[in-house]
Amino acid sequence: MGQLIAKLMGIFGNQEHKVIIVGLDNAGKTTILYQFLTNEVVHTCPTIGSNVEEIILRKTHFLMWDIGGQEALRSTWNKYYSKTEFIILVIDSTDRDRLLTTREELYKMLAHEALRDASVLIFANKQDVKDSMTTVEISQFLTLSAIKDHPWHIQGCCALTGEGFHTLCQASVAYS
Ligand code: G3D
Ligand code: MG
Repeated sequence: MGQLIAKLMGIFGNQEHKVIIVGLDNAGKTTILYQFLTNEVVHTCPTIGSNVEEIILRKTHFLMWDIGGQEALRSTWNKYYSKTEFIILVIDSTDRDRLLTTREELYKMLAHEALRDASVLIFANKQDVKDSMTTVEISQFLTLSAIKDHPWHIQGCCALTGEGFHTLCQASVAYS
């Protein structure tokens, strides 16, 4: 596991921290968040429209919303960006058709002044599905190696089983 994940897990302390979780609808954001926080699979509801969910764990605020296809609402997201330490981008690795949209949204976020200091953790979710894109394919499509101004890390996972999070969850326990 990279230093970036160690840093993410290290934030659960006494200070306020902010993590935003974004991805297209159906990517698995809600499932990941609950898997990540509780290590249990929970039932999820689709995130509706511009709905921003906020989940607070100790002093870390997780803000979660769907990206893409909501141009009109984009300006309202900016207020959620400030002081963000981590962007967790969740990708449905089976959704080849919309990876371009994800790519566009990623680069828009990275160009945003308020996210200048944010690190990026990308979850290539749904690795359990046959023929899902690999992390290598996704990295290449998103040209991650070209991102020099933000620390980033890509991790394959399956939110249903927690595959890919075990190390994260163990790290979380170690830090608690
Ligand atoms: P979102 O919050 O990003 O919109 P959700 O996405 O967490 O609501 O997940 C969308 C659907 O994908 C859910 O299915 C969820 O169970 C499923 N899903 C999430 N992660 C995985 C995964 O790793 N593998 C597989 N196979 N499915 C996953 P439903 O059927 O409840 O809509
Ligand atoms: Mg959701």
